[in-house]
Amino acid sequence: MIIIGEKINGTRKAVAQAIRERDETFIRDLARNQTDAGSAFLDVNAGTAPEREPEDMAWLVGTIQEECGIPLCLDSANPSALRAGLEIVKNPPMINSVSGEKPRIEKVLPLALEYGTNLILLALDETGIPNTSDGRMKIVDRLVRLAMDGGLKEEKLYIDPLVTAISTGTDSALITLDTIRRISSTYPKCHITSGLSNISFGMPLRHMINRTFMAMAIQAGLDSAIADPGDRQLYEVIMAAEMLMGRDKYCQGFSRAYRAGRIG
Ligand code: THG
Repeated sequence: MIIIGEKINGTRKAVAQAIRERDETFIRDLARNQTDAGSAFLDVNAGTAPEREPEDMAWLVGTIQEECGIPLCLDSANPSALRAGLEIVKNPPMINSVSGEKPRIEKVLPLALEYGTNLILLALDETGIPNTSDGRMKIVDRLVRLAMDGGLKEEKLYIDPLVTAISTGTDSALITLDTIRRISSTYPKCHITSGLSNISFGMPLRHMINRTFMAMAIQAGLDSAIADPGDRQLYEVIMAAEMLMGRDKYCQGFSRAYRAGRIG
């Protein structure tokens, strides 16, 4: 499981404050902890202030890179903020994300092609998130074709089927799971990623719902997640589900994690 650590996100109150106050220690701790907990990438979202976002993104990237060498996943809809991060990022990064919306295709996709980054493709367009896996696949098909025509290999594409709240739609999880299955069979070389926690919005016992959905999504073909690797019980479910899916030869990964005290 390719975990993209989610915690450096300016829409979270404590992170927004740390960005405002240029609190390097706070950001470096988040980077260190998520790296040690097993992230492959760290998501970096500078928040929503458009005029400050490029500067804030550059500060975040610089601060994180002083602490650890982990690859970064630059999370912004703002092409200027993405460029500010891309110009100083050291390891091959990921861009989060391009969608089927015209301005994103015109401004974000060229950045990914210019820098040859990994790229998250979102299954939404101007009309929103389609209510069916057919609708989502249509957008995904188009984005994969555009990215590959531009020279990105399938291995660099992370397709996000998108998750909507189960509290607002009885079939929310089923639509996402069906989309994951279809992406997995149509694009076996692409990665499939998702921020799964939206599923439980508005419900009690959110973490338990998130963990259950994680196991189901892994069974459907999810191989990456934007998540908190420090959530111990979530990490246990990921380790167990991957082992049960035949991705952990001789159960070595699971056993090693147990002996290291990462699970159990
Ligand atoms: N797909 C893609 N990118 C994404 C998402 C997605 N980026 C943002 C989001 N969804 C995933 N990131 C986060 C980051 C932090 C939290 C949740 C998702 C988080 N939530 C706290 C919680 O759940 O308890 C509450 C917020 C807080 O701490 O203030 O930490 O779907 N491509």
